[in-house]
Amino acid sequence: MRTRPRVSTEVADTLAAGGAVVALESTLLAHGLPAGRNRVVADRVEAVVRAAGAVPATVAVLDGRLMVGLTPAQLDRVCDPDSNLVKLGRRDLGPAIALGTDGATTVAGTAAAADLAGIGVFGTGGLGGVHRGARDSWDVSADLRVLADTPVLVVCSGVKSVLDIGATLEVLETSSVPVLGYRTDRFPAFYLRESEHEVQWRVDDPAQAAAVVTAHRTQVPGRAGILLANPIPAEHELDRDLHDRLLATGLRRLADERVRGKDVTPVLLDHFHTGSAGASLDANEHLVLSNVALAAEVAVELAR
Ligand code: PSU
Ligand code: MN
Repeated sequence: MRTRPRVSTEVADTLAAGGAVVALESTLLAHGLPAGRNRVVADRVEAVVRAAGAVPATVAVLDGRLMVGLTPAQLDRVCDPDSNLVKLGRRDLGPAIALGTDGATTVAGTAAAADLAGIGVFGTGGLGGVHRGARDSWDVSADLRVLADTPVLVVCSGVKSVLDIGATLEVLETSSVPVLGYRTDRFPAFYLRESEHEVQWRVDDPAQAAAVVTAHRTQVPGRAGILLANPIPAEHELDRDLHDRLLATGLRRLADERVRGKDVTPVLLDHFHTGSAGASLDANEHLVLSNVALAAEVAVELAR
């Protein structure tokens, strides 16, 4: 029998009443943002979800328990660097639960937990994807595999330009994951509003997004998720020249320091945050807030 995740009372009650819930990941807090700032962002993210009329459900593994919906004290633990949380994809959930490990869930781990808990909408920053040079390294984020068979709507700002965006979109197509642009015809590149890649499907309001989710879930076979790509708000977009410079030096640093596996994303994020004197940090925070707000609006539409 499948063990249920530990769903907080508030989240469980809301789901039972057919209300709107938005799943949130903890890796972006524990491994994507610096200590201190991460705790501030955790509160802001939950506040934005509530302001839009939904209940936030942050996911993490604490003392070997898969938690959906965290208390402020549990968020403190997630954001405290002394907690030494492990980064957990879906494949890591079993070991972490059995061995009593504390861990932060990625998009893959969070989407899996959301699905188990009966939550269909998830807001985050960026999705993992196909890394540049994946032909040799085989580094393709498990986020893509999990989206292929987990019926959760993921609202994000595309993928970072440190990835191979074209290859990432190809894998999403192969996986039969619909990709929707939110008020855009271009796939966003995290810090930048646009990549050179187009998206085929565009929605212009939360109701349209919800209608696509409903049609996909009720009239299309398979268990694929959906990606709703929401560009970073224009006023928070990173300067393109600064972005291009940091991207070049960041890629060089990865090669020089032989960074591999699950360390790649955190090292690159830190490179951007340090090299942009915090500008990328502001960008990161604002795109997450914008995505979770949109996720909450779609969740409210779906709960109607
Ligand atoms: N992209 C970001 N910030 C992040 C991540 C991705 O801009 O914090 C995190 C997410 O949790 C995502 C994970 O699921 O990195 C992907 O890691 P990997 O590439 O190791 O699969
Ligand atoms: Mn990887």
